[in-house]
Amino acid sequence: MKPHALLTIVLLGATIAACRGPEPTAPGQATATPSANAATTQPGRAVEVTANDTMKFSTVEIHAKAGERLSVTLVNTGATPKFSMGHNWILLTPDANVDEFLTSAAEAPTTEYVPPVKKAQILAATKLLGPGERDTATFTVASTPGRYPFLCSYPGHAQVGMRGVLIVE
Ligand SMILES: [Cu+2]
Repeated sequence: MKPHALLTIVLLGATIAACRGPEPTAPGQATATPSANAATTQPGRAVEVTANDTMKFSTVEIHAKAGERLSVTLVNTGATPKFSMGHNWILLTPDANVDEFLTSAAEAPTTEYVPPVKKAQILAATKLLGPGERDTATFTVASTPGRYPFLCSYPGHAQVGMRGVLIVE
């Protein structure tokens, strides 16, 4: 092949490439479509509660408006391992029998002390947390004003004071 013939082939190739132009972009791919269930995953007003090895919540009274959306974050600032000092934050219905709930909770170690038989009484809950862990429970406050008990269901903790009340106004 003569040198000029090779040049012609190269130029021809370049011309074809140039004529193709940029790849077309599919419509709708540049913008993300908002999730259909965005309304139900919306965060609420942030409330932070800390707990440590003294088995106390930093906040024992939370005030909220009826129907308000809340994001309660529990932070375990303690140092004791989870198997002997785990903490959670569980909100119950106003008519729940707290003592009965705690008895059932103590019998439910395989579900991290969240008793399946009392599920209907649980309005919101964080996970059971070890030291340095945090978890947020996001929920819509009931539309009925009243006093809603919350507690830590780890055996013995609520009994020594790890409990409080959400006051819905
Ligand atoms: Cu606890």
